[in-house]
Order: sequence, then C-alpha cells, then structure tokens
Amino acid sequence: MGAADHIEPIEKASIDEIRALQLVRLKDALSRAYERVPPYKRKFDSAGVHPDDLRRLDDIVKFPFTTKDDLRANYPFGMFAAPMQEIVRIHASSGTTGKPTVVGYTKKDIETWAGLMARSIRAAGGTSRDKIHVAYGYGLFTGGLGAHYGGEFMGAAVIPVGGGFTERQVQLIHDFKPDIIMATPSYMLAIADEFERQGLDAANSSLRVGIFGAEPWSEGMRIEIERQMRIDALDLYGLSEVIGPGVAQECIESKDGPTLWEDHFFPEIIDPQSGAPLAEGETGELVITTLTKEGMPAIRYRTRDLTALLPATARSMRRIDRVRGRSDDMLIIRGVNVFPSQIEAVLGKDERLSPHYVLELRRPERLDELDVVVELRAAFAGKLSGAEIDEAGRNAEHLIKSYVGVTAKARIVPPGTIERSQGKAKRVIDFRAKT
Ligand code: DLL
Repeated sequence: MGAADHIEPIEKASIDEIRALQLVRLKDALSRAYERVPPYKRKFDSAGVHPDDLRRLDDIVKFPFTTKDDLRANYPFGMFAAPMQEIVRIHASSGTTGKPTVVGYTKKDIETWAGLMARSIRAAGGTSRDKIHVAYGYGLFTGGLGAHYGGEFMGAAVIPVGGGFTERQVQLIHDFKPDIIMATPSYMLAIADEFERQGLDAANSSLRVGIFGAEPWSEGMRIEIERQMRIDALDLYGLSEVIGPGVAQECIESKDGPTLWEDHFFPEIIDPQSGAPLAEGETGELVITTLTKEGMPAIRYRTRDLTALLPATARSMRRIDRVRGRSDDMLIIRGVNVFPSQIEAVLGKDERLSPHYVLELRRPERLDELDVVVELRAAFAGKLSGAEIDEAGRNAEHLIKSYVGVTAKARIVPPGTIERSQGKAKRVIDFRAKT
C-alpha cells in the first residue's frame, strides 16, 4: 500500500487538536470573507460584528447566516474572495428556479477538494490499486469532476464515464472490471436493471464498493443496491456552494452515516424556523462554514438539508445523520409534513414493490391528493393476479398511512414504466395549479 492509502493523522486526532485547528482556521475564514468579499463586509457590519469578535468556536453564532439568495443576489462572481486571475475552476448548480449559484476555486481549493475526495474514497474502502468508474455527470455539476480529481489524487485508475448511455455503462463495467462505482443511488438502480436487461448477472460484476450521493436515499435503498450488485454501498454528502462532494463520507467499517470532515468544514444544526442552535442529536438544518476555502468561502451557509450531528465513531470527527431531504423538498399534504424519502423507506417494506417510484400531487378541489406511483418488482411481473396487485396497492396505502401519517392512493405499475434518472432523480410531479 502506498502512502495515499493510509488514514491521515487528523482523521484520528484528539478532539482538542481538531477544535484548536478549527478555531485558527475559522478566524482566518471570517477575516478573509470580511476583507475580500463586500457582501460579507456589509452583512457583518450591519449585524454589528467583526471577525475579531470570534474568540471561541461558540462565538460563530454571533455572525449572520448566508443563504442561496445571497449567492443569487451577487450573481455570478460577487461572492468570490480571490481575483479571477487566481481562480482556476468555476462550477454552478442549476436551481429549480431562477439563476444558478456559481462557485469558484483557486488552485489550492482544487487540491483541498481532491484531497478530501481521496480521503472520502479511502473511507469507503478504496485504495490506489482500484479502478473507479465515475458515473456522476461531468460539467458544471460538481459530482463528476469532484470524484475524478479525488480518484486520481489517491492514485487510483479513474474511468470518466459520466452520466447517461446506460447500455454503455454496463458494457464498460463488464469489460474494464472496475472495483468502485460512483453514481447517484437512483442511477445505480437504473444501471442494475440494465445488467438484467442485457442478461448479465449484476451480483457477479467486478464491483466491490459503491459511493453514492447527490440526492436523498434510504436505508432500504442501500439494502436493495447491496443485494442486487453485491457491493458495499456508502453515503457521500456534499454541495457545490460549500465545495461539492466530499464534505462528509460514510466509513466502510461502521456504515453509520457520513463523517463530516471537520478540519475543513465547521458544522452547526439550527432550528430552520427560528435559526436557534440545536444540540447534538437533534434534527434540524445543517449550516456549514468553510474553514479553508480561498476562492469562495461560505460563512454559516444554510444548506436547507435536514439532518442531525452525531458523535464520532470510526474517526475522531462527528458524523451527520443520513440527509432525509431538504426543507424545500418537504411536501405538506393536508397539514402533514412528508419527505419523498420517507415514502421510499416504507415502500421498501413490501417485497413486491420496487424502489422505482414517483409522487404525484393534485388538488382537484380544495384538498391536496397524493398518488404514489410505484413499479412492481421485475421478479413479480406477470406472476401476480389483478386481485393480488390490488392487494399490494392497498398494503402500500396502509404502510404509508401508518408510518408516514398521510392518506395516499397507490398505483402499482409494470416494471420499467417510471422514467429512470441519470443524475438526481425527480421524485415529485406537482400537478397542483400554481396560485
Ligand atoms: O450534489 C454534490 C455531490 C455530488 C454530492 C456527488 C455527493 C455526490 P449540488 O448539486 O449542489 O451538489 O446539490 C447539493 O444535494 O444540499 C443535498 O440536498 C443533496 N445531497 C447531496 N448529497 C446527498 C446525500 C451535489 N448523500 C444537494 N444524501 C445537497 C442526501 C444529498 N442528499
């Protein structure tokens, strides 16, 4: 094993050492933002705070939050803290509405990111001897290039396939025999189905590990992917505004939620309504401050992702709970808060139902109606009578009512009916008239 295959000392450092490093870096990050990014200076000044007011890590709460709206208001480059001459890469994430959010990286940022992605791949069980099939999209999206640079940084052989062309994905896995695959979890399922369609046994592929993220996925989906592909499936978290993938990664030895790389990111959990800090273990909105980013630091960036901070296990750094969804993905159906991933989790309890589903929302009169459209699992196709399929539908409705608390109508459809995603899956189709 080469040096690149070993855990970095900081991953196992004492808590005191990590907190001391965070404090030094946080002071730097605040000063950099204040001195170089006019929108940060304005926000700090109007909140009456100065970077010197941070003496302890807890003092972070005195500083104002940053939101996606701040990034949009300063589109495209107004939040950059380095002159364009020092910027070597620009990424952007397309929002569902309005302008994309733009992020810039210096040379050092790209190295930091590659190092963090290498660390993440290693935490998932990867080594420099591995071949890594990257099926995340390349381009403005951070998934493909983030995975790519991380894999190369650690000395693995990267196969930059990108998203889409599912038939070819299977052919390349079959011929090149990669050890690791990196994709969105929903796209992994589409690839698994394609193996079957081509008459190939997915469980006997060369793959050993899958590193999945960029969208919420459930424990049931993990079991499904691990069973179909016979691999270890690990959770990778990140967002472009903060760096991209590689903010947090689940460790293969514990498989208990992503470890957040605290030497580069300072996490907080807040109540999404009041903004008040929440204690470890409580679920709320994840807020991240970048500790080392040069090109575009993020100070108390509100991710909108709902999760909890959990105690350290496989490393010295804290973990986050599986991100179940974003506050803006939450559906309110007749007053009940519902995340698509909750529905996904309960559908997984019926072996007749596949993990391919979509939620349809309608408002025929005054009340919202939720239709859960879910595919029958291929193994049951053609084997169940109409009455048995009806029964599976009623069971899905019952599970949703008892576990999620909403009344839904389930529609069981044949395998292959629901459009497959090649990146982030679209789980909700909203037919309600916009008012
Ligand atoms: O999705 C970065 C990424 C690429 C992460 C590849 C992991 C793997 P964005 O396009 O900016 O960046 O979207 C970020 O995706 O705020 C979450 O809502 C969601 N997300 C990312 N990873 C996970 C995950 C990339 N593991 C947004 N579980 C984030 C749940 C995730 N949601």
